[in-house]
Amino acid sequence: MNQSTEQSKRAATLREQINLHNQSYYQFDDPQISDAEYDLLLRELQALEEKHPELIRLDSPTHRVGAPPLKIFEEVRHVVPMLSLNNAFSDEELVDFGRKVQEKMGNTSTEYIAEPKLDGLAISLLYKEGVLVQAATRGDGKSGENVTENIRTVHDIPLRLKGDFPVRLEVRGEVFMSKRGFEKLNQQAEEKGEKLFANPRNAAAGSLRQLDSKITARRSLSFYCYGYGEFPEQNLPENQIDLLEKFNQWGLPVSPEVELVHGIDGCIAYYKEMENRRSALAYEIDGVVFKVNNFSSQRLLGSIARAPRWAIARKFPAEEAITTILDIDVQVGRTGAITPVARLAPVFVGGVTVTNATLHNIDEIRRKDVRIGDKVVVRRAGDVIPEVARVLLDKRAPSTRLFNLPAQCPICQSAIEKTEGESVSRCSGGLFCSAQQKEAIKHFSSRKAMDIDGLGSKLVEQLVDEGLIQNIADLYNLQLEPVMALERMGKKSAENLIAGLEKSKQTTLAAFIFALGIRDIGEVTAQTLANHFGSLGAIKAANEEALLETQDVGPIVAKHLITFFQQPHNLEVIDRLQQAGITWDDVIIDSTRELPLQGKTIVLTGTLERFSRDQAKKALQELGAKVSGSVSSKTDYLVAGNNSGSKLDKAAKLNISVLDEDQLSELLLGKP
Ligand code: D41
Repeated sequence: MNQSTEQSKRAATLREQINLHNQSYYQFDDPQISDAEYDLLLRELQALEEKHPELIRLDSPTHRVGAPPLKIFEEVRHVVPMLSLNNAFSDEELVDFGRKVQEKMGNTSTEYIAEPKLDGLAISLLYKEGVLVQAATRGDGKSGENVTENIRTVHDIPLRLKGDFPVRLEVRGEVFMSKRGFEKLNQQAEEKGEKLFANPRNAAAGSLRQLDSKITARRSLSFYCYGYGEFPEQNLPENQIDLLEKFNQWGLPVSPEVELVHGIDGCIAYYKEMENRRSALAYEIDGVVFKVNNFSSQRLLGSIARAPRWAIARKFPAEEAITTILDIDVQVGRTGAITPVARLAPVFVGGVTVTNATLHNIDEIRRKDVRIGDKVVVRRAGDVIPEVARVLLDKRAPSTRLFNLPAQCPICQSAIEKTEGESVSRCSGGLFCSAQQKEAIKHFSSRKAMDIDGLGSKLVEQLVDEGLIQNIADLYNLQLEPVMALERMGKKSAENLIAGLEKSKQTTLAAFIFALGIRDIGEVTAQTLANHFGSLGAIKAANEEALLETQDVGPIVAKHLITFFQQPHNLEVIDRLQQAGITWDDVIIDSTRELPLQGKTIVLTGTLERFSRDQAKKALQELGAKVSGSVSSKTDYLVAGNNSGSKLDKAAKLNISVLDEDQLSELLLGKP
């Protein structure tokens, strides 16, 4: 064999090996060799290609690490224009869109493709004979920038297609950065004292618009495709969903969240579901996109003003908005924790009008350099409490004022104290502080604690302010008449409260422990304690050593428990609660046998038909399982209901057993 065929063979082998290692590393998170060994292979291929440029292939993995920097990006004209998307900001606007589709189509229920609206940037990829030859940004839709070198560094994007693809093919999709990739990038920027990116979208755009593709190569960008540009007419399937299936076969990534839905009702249901799942997704989305599935229907509907009439983006309410901090107050929590709260000029964000936002603690205020009078970005994501995300420093007026924590609790005037090493300051007033009284009672009556119907937080405040109650035990002494006499209270509401109190008396040990509001004892730890000790008496009597034997209990939690049960005041309150008739069945613990699901970690995903998530979680915990929110190598089972998404994929990759709802029932009934 002559030298040049030998080298060409070696290059081919190296390409294949590197591609396989890339796949293990980037797709399966499961590297097969060390970074150093990988570098050796890559450098050998780079050296070969440098010496023998005729060996360079357009799909060589050496392109993944970046090319020499460009001076400027060339312009690329889009032969098939890249359309834009119309937006719907409410269900009504979505219904309106559906009505127009229906009018034109005349038939009954239209099929739509539903998919998340990724918050990244749109690009167009050109494949010739299956090899990626050009990538361009959307630009103004008619022409964009040539970002081929940068796109070659994105590992989700195949440099060569698999299978039976058309000779010339233009694929369109979104390049985006995962939430984790974004956090990592900003962390590195912070360490180097560089400017931070405001959000993953900007980070993705900034990374893709680097003239030096070696920089792009170091950013973790991802890609999903959703459409086509140039595409041979005769190869086009009937429906959008079939096209996505083809993309998949050719090795092009398609979002696993894509679903076929029926009619606008189906679209609305999908929107609601994604709204709930949004925060659990690995990447930011700013809405969902619906497209008429059938291509001939799409053609019939056509486009106006460069946006198709067959597609619409249903946008989520913006999660960030700009407003002014009018003042800063402090709030006193259940355990005395002092939380500074920004009073804001009212602003519409995350679908509601917000007037307060948490500033977390004084260290956060200093870190973000927040001052009274500042213009700030307020964030409200899902059901999370609105927070001040950052200050617009370039808009700061000279009149802004620094905020300092008061020395005394604004409610009870006790001293505010800060433990060294902790960022939280606390009111030292304990249960003499009426703010702490109120919060403790609200917590006690909340759904996952004693679940007292008819006792909302406004009523708790009224009851304390009017001197009818001071602590949780006083609740069960409440009489109808004084409650009825409260302002804005009628006979009916008062009766509801008394009935709610009566009903709450039958509870579980775990709920009762949780309801007591012992510091750092959340719902899960309360359940663990109940399972482990079986009775309140046993928990009260446990010393540090015994407590530390419990799963999830460390020295700090153990100390909080011991301190709590040492205080005569607390013991008296518990006594009074039991006197009032609060009962539960002790948990039977058979010391010779562990709980059936002890030590098992289970994740729930999708919607179950026979249980709510909370019910399933509770039932599993009672059998000793730990119920976690995300799939990892520590997960024993994934319980997947309807419309399960990315967790299912992850479980498959990690080889984790997946149970359906029937199998969950069997597990709960103790069948193998
Ligand atoms: O996820 C997205 N951002 C997304 C954007 C998507 N899932 N689908 C899209 N579909 C289109 C059409 C219907 C025009 C093919 C889009 C976009 N366009 C789009 N992205 C930026 C401008 C337009």
